Amino acid sequence: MPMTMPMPMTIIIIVTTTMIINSHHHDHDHDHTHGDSTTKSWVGPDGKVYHSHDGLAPHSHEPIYSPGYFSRRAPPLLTRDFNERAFTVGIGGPVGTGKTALMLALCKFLRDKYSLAAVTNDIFTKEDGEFLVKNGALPEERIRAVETGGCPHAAIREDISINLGPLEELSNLFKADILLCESGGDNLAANFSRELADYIIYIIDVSAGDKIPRKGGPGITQADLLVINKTDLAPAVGADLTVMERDALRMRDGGPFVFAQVKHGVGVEEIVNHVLQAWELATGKKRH
Ligand SMILES: Nc1nc2c(ncn2[C@@H]2O[C@H](COP(=O)(O)OP(=O)(O)O)[C@@H](O)[C@H]2O)c(=O)[nH]1
Ligand SMILES: [Mg+2]
Repeated sequence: MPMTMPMPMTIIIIVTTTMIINSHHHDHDHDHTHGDSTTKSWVGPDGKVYHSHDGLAPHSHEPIYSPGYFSRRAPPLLTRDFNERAFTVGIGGPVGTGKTALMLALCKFLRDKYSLAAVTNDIFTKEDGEFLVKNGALPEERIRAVETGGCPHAAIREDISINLGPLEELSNLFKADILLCESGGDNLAANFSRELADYIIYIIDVSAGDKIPRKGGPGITQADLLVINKTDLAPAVGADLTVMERDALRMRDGGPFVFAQVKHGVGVEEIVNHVLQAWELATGKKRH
């Protein structure tokens, strides 16, 4: 007679990395603060932790564990209706690298042949929008400045409605071919959501040294185009452009990058060609 052995009970406890690294992501029904007593957070129906502050709409800050890979970046959305909102180019990058200068240069290059409109993001001012107006980038009514408050990255990634509103409005008002959207300056950690940007440019400059490309935030690795600006300053700061080129290619699995001096018009035509190539592919239109 075989003996009947009691089955040992096996209990498997699965602890996810998310639970370890981000103890903030747990189910709870109470509010708690983020240093600022007016900041409240809660878990949304999608399981993400949302919060709201500085008058911003609710948004989440999902943690990013890796800069990701160019070859595995989110592809352009196939479902986009460009009659609802024109092909949108997102320009991101750290503070002061030349995002607004590139907005101005692209406007000057494209405005005679294409209907353009522009939205700029600043944290607490409308300075970049005003700069574009002052420099005659486009007629004033085609430029909108959005104040994002303390989370400029949220406005291009998790809570893009603050940008979608003005972009859709401008797109319809001016039957735009191309919309330009400048992000607030970030710290290498931000990248545009595909819901917002059909083509993503990330711009860094040489002035912080030749180490920047290999630091590899998601903008550096996953933008459709990386621009390395202000090469005119390379000798002054001792930045080695061959090192920057090598690291940019390595971090982006060979994805495209352009050396530029946006302020002096160097490299701008090459950037425009990348943008128009993507525009043709996405919209099925031919460049004029
Ligand atoms: N030397 C040099 N300065 C530049 C170049 N492009 C932009 N700048 C300057 O860099 C500063 C910051 O540029 P801006 O476009 O405002 O940067 P943003 O903060 O990324 O929008 C401005 O004073 C620009 O004139 C460039 O190619 N070379
Ligand atoms: Mg700017």
